[in-house]
Amino acid sequence: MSETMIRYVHSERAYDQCLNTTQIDSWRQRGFALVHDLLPNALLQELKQDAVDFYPQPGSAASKHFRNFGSAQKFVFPAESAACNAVTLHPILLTAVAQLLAVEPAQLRLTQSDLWPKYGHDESVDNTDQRIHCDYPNHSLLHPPEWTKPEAVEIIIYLNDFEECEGATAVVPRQGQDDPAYPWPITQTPGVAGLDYVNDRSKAEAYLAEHSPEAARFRERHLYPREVVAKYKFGSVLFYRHDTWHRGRPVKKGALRLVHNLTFSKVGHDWLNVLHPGWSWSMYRKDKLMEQLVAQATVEQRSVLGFPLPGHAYWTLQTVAAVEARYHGFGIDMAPYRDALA
Ligand SMILES: O=C(O)CCC(=O)C(=O)O
Ligand SMILES: [Fe+2]
Repeated sequence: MSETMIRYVHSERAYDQCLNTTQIDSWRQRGFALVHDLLPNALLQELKQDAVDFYPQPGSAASKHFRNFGSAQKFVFPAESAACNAVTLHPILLTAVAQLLAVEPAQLRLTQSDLWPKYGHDESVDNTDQRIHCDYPNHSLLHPPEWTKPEAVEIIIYLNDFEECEGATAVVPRQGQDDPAYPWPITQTPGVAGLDYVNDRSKAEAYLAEHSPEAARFRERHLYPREVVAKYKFGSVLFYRHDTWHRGRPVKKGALRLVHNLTFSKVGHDWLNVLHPGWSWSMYRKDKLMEQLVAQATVEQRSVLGFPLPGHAYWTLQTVAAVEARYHGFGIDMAPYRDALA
């Protein structure tokens, strides 16, 4: 593991307050908050450099392979990029998310972390101009709970300036409980309740016009006219929700927009799935990166990956010793778990 990872992951500083009341209220009431200057600039520069080094240049033949979501596992947590892991578990980010959900950071669970490219290809692809949607269908087995009881926070961290790439995410701010754009349940969207999943806006709306004309009319009348764009700059963080109407919009031709996508859920919400292979899946990798990350992480960060907190019924003198045996070589300090038994 690089020194960098240890430097960023193992932070002793306490972050009581990262978001202000206006930002928290915006997320809770309107469904999103765009926050600038939250995370350390140098770390984000390092992350961007890792991404730029990996993704093909815009306009190159190789870039044509990146037409849709994801990094082909390259930046999925735990990533080879130390900066990517450090951002994922950054105490400031955890604190901000915990503030939004009104829980302790240790009550959060990481359920998504990947860094996606979005190219301004010459020809339009399915992901270029997205249909308005909510993200819950491919994160949850259920349906988001009532608006006042959110169970997850979704995050997009932008690694460019808007002027350079355009392609600002659009959101529909919710205006109170009678907002006609936010009827219950959320089924008037492709990929839900028997409707096919269609990503592209014009294809999706044509599909709905044929198969669910009422949904198509609702969307045309209440969603698209109400969208506002999140004018991001380098490092801006968009916090939104599983039940926020939003969509990706076209990136400027010839540009490459890089974003880190993350989701945190509240502990105990088993119906909210991890989008990637489980965090243990990489433990047989030769780089032993995940073992090092676990060993170097704080108690709180480990908890976000599913490690039981000190005092949890899992911990006995025997299990503390056994887990220590597994991670000892990577420098884990089991004192907090052992001390809690005393
Ligand atoms: O890329 C964006 O701006 C938003 C993407 C999005 O909402 C999605 O893919 O679900
Ligand atoms: Fe989305």
